[in-house]
Amino acid sequence: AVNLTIDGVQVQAQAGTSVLEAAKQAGIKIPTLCYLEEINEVGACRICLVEVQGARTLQASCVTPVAEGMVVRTNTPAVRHARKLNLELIMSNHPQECLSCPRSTNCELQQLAAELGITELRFAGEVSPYEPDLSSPSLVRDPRKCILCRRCVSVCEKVQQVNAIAPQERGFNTIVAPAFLDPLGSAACVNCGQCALVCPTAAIHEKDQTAQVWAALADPNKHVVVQTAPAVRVSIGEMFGLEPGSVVTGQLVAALRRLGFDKVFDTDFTADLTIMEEGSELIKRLNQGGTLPLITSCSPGWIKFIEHFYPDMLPHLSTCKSPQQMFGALAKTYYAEKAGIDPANIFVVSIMPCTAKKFEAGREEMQDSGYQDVDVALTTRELGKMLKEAGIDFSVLPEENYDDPLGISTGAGVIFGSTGGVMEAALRTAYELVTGEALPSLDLHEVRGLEGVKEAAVDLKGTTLKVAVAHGLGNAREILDRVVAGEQYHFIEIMCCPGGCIGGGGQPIPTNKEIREKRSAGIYRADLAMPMRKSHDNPAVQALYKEFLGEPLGHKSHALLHTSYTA
Ligand code: HC1
Repeated sequence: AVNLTIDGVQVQAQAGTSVLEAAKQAGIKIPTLCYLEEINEVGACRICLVEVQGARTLQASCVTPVAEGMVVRTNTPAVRHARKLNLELIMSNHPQECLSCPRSTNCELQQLAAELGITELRFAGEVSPYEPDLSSPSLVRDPRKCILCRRCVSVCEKVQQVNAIAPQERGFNTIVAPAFLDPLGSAACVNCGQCALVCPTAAIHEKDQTAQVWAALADPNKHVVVQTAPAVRVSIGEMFGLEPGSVVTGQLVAALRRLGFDKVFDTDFTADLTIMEEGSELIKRLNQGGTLPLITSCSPGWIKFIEHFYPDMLPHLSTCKSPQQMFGALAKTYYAEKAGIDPANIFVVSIMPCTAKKFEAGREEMQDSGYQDVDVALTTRELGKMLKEAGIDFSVLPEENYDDPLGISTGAGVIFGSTGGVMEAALRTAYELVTGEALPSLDLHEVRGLEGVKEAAVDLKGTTLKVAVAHGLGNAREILDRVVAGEQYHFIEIMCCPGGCIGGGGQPIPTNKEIREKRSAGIYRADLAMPMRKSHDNPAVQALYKEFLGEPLGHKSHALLHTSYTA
């Protein structure tokens, strides 16, 4: 360990620790802007400056390692003056649009200006020459609001290993954009929105589709139904001051009803259905021969990633559509028929923790009902904004139940929201289908948790099923490379975002490791609280097969619930 002094306090830190981290461990907060722990430690913004005794200039604490005997001061007149000046310079070319900015009240630049006591704009300078890029179905880039912190670039390069954006041009014209300044909509961007999640300002944010939903809700000719993704119930509360991971399923249902949705349904229902279809697909491939390992297909960012970067491996993908899309296809067929409503008048809204779901809903394959199956996919953040606009106070809402029949689900559907959950849900069912016996324990701890790649061997009484789970596309690459190198697996779950959907690009900001852990814990608590925890026990799914689909992988399932992919 290394001994140093920070603001007169004796501090011990591991060699290699930054001064910023050492100060944090000692309870001393140094302001930051570009810094993102373990992802973007580049010293670009010069906000975290400190005085180091003996050094000729102020040092950026995020990139200065601790040293034996170091004497650091974080709060001197020179430090405060320099930080403030650097912030004023960053603000000098930032559009003064705070009142109408989508990140207003949740902007790190705004927050920092308040914390550092900026009360006037001394240097109103020229603003960036670039126009907003609206070409992506999921994300809007507004380079005028970019402070060139590089967080988005680092997360895209290091965590997702997609490299869709990078700094281009030089000097004042520097812009974070795809190569050749191509529009994002035509770049190899997978729409995951991890960039939007880490952007300190509104330089990258989701494409706001709330106006379309307000319009549908106000249209007396539309029957507007909503589905909620598993991961939204453990995060939406954060937008109303609740602890991350608070399970607010019942309040979420009540809130959506008050917004005016005609029916409040649950994506967990079609998550259970996905298990029936995908589990059957796995067993079929195991028994009759078929491409193995089978890889899950519910995460649309992951689908776009494999289409761009590993097209040779597309036959490994399950042909199952995602639960969001299965829901849309059934809402405009099965449900329309049952409720006696013309599907032309049904408007399907999804509330998703995800920006890529907007892209998925618009894919041309996703019209098997005869209409666009899902009309609009909103992020958790967009729903939070709608609820605030409607004056719905989450903290005083009663708990209400989902509507029948597309609102009935099991704990297996809930755990889809966290990494490892699809695998665990599938194994709860596959084990029983193959062995004819119930799993000894429904909790498969080997596939839980935030470790990047997880593996397990499950004994199906005679056959050992080798499975793996990856979340975050960097980890997806690692596992695909293992498969290419000849490693044998039967079944792999891949989710695009770190942590799975609980860490999706549409979730409340901030989303960091600690918050992901809390949301994930919420998911497993919600599972435990469900009266049924295995997808095949879902009575509404059983009724759906009996009344409408026939059997898993049957003719109707094939037409409505399965798809193919584009290299
Ligand atoms: Fe997901 Fe899924 S779990 S992809 O993460 O399979 O977004 O939550 O809705 O479709 O069910 C997201 C979450 C979600 C789908 C399901």
